[in-house]
Amino acid sequence: MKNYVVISDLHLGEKAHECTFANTANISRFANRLGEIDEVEELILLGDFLEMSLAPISKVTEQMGNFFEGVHEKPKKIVYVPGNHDHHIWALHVEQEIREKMSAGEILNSLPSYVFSEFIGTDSFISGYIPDPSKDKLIVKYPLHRINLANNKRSLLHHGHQIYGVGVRLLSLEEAQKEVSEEKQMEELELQNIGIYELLWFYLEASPRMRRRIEKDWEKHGGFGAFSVVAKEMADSSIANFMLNFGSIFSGPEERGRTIEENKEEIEQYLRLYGKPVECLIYGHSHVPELESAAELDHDMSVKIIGNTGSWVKGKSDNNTYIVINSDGVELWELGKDDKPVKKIAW
Ligand SMILES: [Mn+2]
Repeated sequence: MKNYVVISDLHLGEKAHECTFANTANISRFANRLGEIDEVEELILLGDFLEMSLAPISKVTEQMGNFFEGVHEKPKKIVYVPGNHDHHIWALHVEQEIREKMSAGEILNSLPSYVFSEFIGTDSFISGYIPDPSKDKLIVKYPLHRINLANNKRSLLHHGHQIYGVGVRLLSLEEAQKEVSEEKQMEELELQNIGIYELLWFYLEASPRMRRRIEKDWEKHGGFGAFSVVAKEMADSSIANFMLNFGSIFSGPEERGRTIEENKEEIEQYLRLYGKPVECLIYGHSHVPELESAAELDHDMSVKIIGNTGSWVKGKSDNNTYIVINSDGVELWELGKDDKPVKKIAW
């Protein structure tokens, strides 16, 4: 039987919260587990695979190499859908097109599309971190991935930063639907928010000194409160005022820890924006491993099954969880408890 294994929120390189896969023994444990699964059609890395903001790039790249070295053999394909903490990987992919056109002296009519491209095998520069025989297995795409099973069950997979809007979105799902044709709404959602993804999760911490200060206060104050604290400490600089306002705008409820139940209305909005019917939605981002049938949620959902992949870093909920999709249904598993799934919902 074909199995699709989904993991998210590895945050490779992050120091503040202990990353499971910073330890190569844990990479081997996970690789062994993949080895036990019948046919791994795809291993799907559903965003926040890399920590591109609160981690030194040396750690990020070292741990990415170790991870791919450990897990590349079993899956037929490795599908990587970046999230908010590794959004810059996606920007680097898309902007290659701008670079090529500009070096040829062309007049650019528009920016390249920031959604729905795919970079396969060595077309993705990160295939450089995968051992040679498996480079062709890699597919990097954004903002979502679909699985269509032979039994006609369809799953939609997205990291979740565009679903859980608090402190992540500059503009809302509703705004993305205004004055835009249906097929352009996903692109609009991305373009309205790309500034915040790139600023918060890459450029704001580009200075190692700034990164260390934000990282320290992130631990103490959580989430975006850290930006306010850093700004207060640097009150003489003009950027401080900007950051102070910025921190207060974005110090709403923390993303991490939010449940499917708490976000069911935004989930439904996102599915409406996506527009095509699916039976299952899988995402991560909030680090809470869950698997729910829409019927249990007491909410009129257009999907049957909703799953959150959890995370591979220590935090409020310490979990090393993965979701398996196959023709029987959807399962939530935890590494180390390998006898049976934590929960299973049949199609
Ligand atoms: Mn995230």
